[in-house]
Amino acid sequence: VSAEAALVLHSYYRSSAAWRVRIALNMKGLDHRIVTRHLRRGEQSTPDYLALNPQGLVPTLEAAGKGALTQSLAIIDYLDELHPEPPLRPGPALRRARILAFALAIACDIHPVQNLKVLHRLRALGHAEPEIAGWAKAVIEDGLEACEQLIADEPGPFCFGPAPTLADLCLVPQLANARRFEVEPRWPRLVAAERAARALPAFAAAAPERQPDFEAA
Ligand SMILES: N[C@@H](CCC(=O)N[C@@H](CS)C(=O)NCC(=O)O)C(=O)O
Repeated sequence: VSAEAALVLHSYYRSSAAWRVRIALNMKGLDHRIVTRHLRRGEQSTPDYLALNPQGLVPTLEAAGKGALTQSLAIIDYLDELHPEPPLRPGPALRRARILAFALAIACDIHPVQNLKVLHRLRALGHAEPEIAGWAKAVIEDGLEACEQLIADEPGPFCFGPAPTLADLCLVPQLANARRFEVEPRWPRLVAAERAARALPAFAAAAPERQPDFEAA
């Protein structure tokens, strides 16, 4: 991770959306610098950061001379177009769409409700912790059950075949999130894909415990 890098990623060690982008940067072998934003200290809501990312979420990618880009899947898509090897959504149109559907099932339908902003809002509305946790768990369980079915006919070892794709970039952080919410992943295909992915250096280097801002729980 270079001090002179043309790519700057605003990240938080535990953010699953930032984690996806960290994996993509590593897979593509792109030199980059990480700026950490401590979410529980509100560093995503400072005026300087909101000027980069009006949503006040990580990740944001700054590319020298090109401004800031938000939303992890848009960032990954951009990196994949500029640096096509290894392809993160390989294959013909239907296969590419299936990989994207799996990724979106996680990024749009499972992950958002474990967001700090959402959990804070539920607390502010007076919901008790067990109620909030139970809801998060139910969303994760239903969502991952569906993900398991989406790849039931895929041979593996990764979600979509012999190499990791965007689907694996979304799956690995989401399974970590599941465990944080006390859902022990019981889906054999998902767990096998996670094991295969985590054995790769690009995934290992992107893990929360390898980040400069890592905090033991
Ligand atoms: N859809 C967005 C989600 C980004 C997101 O939810 N980021 C979380 C961390 S994983 C965040 O910054 N939360 C801060 C907050 O809720 O205040 C993406 O994929 O980039």
